[in-house]
Amino acid sequence: MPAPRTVLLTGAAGGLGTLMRELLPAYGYELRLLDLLPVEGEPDAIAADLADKEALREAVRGVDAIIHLAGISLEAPFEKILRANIEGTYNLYEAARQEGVPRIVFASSNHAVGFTPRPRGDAPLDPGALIPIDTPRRPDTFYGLSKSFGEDLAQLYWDKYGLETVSVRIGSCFREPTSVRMLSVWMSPADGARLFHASLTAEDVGHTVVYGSSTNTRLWWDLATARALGYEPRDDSEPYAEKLIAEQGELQEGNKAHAYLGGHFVTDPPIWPH
Ligand code: NAI
Ligand code: 15L
Repeated sequence: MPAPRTVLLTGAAGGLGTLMRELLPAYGYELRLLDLLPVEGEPDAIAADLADKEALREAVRGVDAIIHLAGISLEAPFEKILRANIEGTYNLYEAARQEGVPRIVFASSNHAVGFTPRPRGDAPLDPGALIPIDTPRRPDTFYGLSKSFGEDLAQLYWDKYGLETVSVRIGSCFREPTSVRMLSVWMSPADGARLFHASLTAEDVGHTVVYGSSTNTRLWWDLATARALGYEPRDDSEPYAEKLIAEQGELQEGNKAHAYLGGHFVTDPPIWPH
């Protein structure tokens, strides 16, 4: 596949979309933007709902790849998740298939495997103790379930139609980590851009699933499939550790919200819209 140049960024008005609008143009991409909401400072952004199949076909026409971030990013009633994340992602894949878009980078989430027990032990963990990418899916919410669906949809569209996807099980991509759990799953925005760039340009990805994080000292999962795409993370959350642990304490044994990869999504997930 030739290196993509024009990339459709769905969810461009959101937090991650905003970070990627800042960072990805430096890699040479021309971004076409789409969101349900207006995108600040971007009058040419496409205002469309993932439910609008015609708008999606028009939006994907002629792009070299898609980064699919749009959707509900927290827990919500099943019917809302169904419409935005399950049907919406299907609508986008159908539009891409019909218009011959060769690759999608899908924003999956750690919450597709959120009920996986977090690994125990002193950081850094032995490589063998890291959660492997082929760990069974264990969604922690309807939200996580929709990401699990998205990964299966991506596999189907690769096997059946040859449409490639990199599904990125993003940890927490914010400017800074804000919790002790995030010390393990944080992806710095700069590493996020590096990982999306690798996902867009690696050869022959078929459907590849990767964890999305920085190379944190307290890492819980195996970044091998991400590194195999050419991703070389440079950041580590450790400089934030002392302050966050002083404020919040270490993760506690016996606290259910600290026991699983998905953290508090397992016990009291944040509800959309927040
Ligand atoms: P966000 O909630 O800030 O942004 C999502 C965007 O999608 C919003 O601008 C919203 O208007 C748009 N959207 C929602 N429903 C839509 C629809 N039906 N049609 C068109 N646009 C719609 O979320 P954030 O944090 O930017 O995350 C982006 C993506 O990455 C989401 O899919 C999220 O699940 C995923 N993700 C993000 C993580 C993070 O740390 N930020 C972690 C794991 C996954
Ligand atoms: C996600 O999937 C959410 O979209 C994001 O807002 C964070 O809550 C992140 O997971 C996380 O686990 O910290």
